[in-house]
Amino acid sequence: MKRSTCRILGLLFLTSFMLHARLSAQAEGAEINRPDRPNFLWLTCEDMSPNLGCYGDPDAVTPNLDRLAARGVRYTLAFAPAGVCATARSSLIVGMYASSIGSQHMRCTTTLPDFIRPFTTYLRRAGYYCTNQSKQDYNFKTPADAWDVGRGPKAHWKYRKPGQPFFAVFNYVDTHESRIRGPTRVKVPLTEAERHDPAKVHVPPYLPDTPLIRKDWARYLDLITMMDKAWIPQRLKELEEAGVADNTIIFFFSDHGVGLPRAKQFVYEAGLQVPLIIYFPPRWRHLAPAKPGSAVDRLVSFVDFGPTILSLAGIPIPKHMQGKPFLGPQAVPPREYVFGIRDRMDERYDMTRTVRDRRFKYHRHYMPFIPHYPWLDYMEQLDTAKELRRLKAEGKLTDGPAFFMADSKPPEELYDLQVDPHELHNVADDPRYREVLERMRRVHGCARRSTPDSCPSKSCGIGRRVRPSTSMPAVASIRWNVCSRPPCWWTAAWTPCRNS
Ligand SMILES: [Ca+2]
Repeated sequence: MKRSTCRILGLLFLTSFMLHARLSAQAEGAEINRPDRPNFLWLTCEDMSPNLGCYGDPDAVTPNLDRLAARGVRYTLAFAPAGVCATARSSLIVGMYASSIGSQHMRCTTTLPDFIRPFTTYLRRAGYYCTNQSKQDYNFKTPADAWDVGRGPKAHWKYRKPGQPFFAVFNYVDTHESRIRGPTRVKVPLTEAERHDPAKVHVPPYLPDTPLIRKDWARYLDLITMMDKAWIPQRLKELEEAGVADNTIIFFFSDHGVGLPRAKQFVYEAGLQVPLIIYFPPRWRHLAPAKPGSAVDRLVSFVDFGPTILSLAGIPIPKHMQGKPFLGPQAVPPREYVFGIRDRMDERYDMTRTVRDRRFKYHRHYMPFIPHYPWLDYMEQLDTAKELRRLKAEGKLTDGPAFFMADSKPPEELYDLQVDPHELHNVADDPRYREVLERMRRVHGCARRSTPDSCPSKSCGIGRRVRPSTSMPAVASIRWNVCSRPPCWWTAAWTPCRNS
C-alpha cells in the first residue's frame, strides 16, 4: 500500500474516531440532562414505628413531617421485611428478600452474584448521580459501582455534574435504639411544650406500663421530635435553595420499627411496620397514587422500593428483583401479602417467617423451643429490657408481655389485626379462624418455595469474630456468618408463586 493511501486511511480513521467520540459525549450529555427524569431524595431514619402526628399518634410532636404528609401521600401499610437494620437494609438496596441473598442473619457477610447489583447501580448506568450519607450496613461488601459517593459529607447531590439527575440518601441516626439509653450525636434543644412527659405518654399495650418503660417511651418520642425539628427542615431547605425542589420526589421512611424489645429485631407489627411519606412536586404529581394529603392503604414492602424507583426513573427493572413496583409506568397491581423474616439476631439463632395480608398476620416459628425473647446482649442494656426481666422474675407479667417472655413459643401465631392491631391474642387454635389459618399456611409454603433461603448451611461458614459478650458469660463471642460464594441454585430470573 502506498504511503499516501495509508495517510488518507489514517486520516479517515482518526476523523471517524473523533466524530464517534464527540457523538458519544453528546449522547451521554443528553442522557444526563434529560429533563424528563425526576431527582429522588430519600430521608431515612433509624428504629422508628409510625409514631408521627400524621399517623394519629396522640403524643407526637412532628409538625414538619406532618406538613410533608399533607403535601404528599402517606402509606398506612408499609413494611420492612425484617425488624433489624442490616437485614432490612440489604433487602432495600437490592429489591430482594434477605433470606434469598444470604443476608438474613444479624450480622453476617454474604456474597452477591455478579448479576445482582444494588438498584443504584442501574440508576448510575442510566446517568443518575447516586450518593449515600452514610450508613450502608447491607450484610455484604458494597459493590464499587453502587454509589458515586457512598459515605461521608461529600456524599451529597450538590456535587453532581450540572443538570445531572440525582438519587440521594440521607440517614438520620439519632432515633436509633442506642440513643434511647444514651446521648444523641447532635444536640437539639426541645422546649417544654415539645418535650414528652413520661407520666402522660401512651405506652403501647405490648409493653408493661411501668415508670421505667414510660421513661424510655418518652425519650423515644423526644428523639423523633428532635429529628423533625432540626433535620427534616434542613434537608428540605437545601433543595429549595438550590432550585431543585420542583424536580425532586421525596421519600421519608424508617429502616424498621422502634428500638425496644418486641419491636426491633422481631416480626410483630411494631418491628416491621414503618412510616412512609412520599412527596411529589407539582411537576411530577401525575405519578402520585392519590391527591396531596391522602392516605394510601396499599401493602408495600422494602423489596418493592428499588423496583419502584427504577420505574419512576423510566429504567427497565431487572428480572432477578423480587419486589413489585408500586408507582410509575412499570407499576403492577397491589400485592396481596407482605412477608417478614427473623433469623439469627446477634448471638442468638432463631427462625421465624410471617405472612400478612390486609387483615391477618401469620407467624411460623421453626424453632419454637427457643423463647421469643432470648437473652440478647446488646438489647439487654435498655431499661425496658431490664424491666421485662425483672417483672418476669417476680411473676408480675400478664397477657401479651407474659406470652412474649415465656420460655418457649407455639409453632404458629395468627392475629386478626382488625380487632387486635398489637398482636396480643393468638387465634391460631381458634376454630373460627381455621380457614384463614390454612390459607396463610399455603401462602407461606408458596413463598418459601419461590424465595428459598440461600444460606442455610453449606455455602456459609461461621467466621469473623465481632465482640466478646460483656454480660453473658455463656456466650464467649459473637460470630458472623460468612457466605464465601453465591448459593449454587442462583438463577437470573425468578418464577415467583402467584401470591408472593
Ligand atoms: Ca435501624
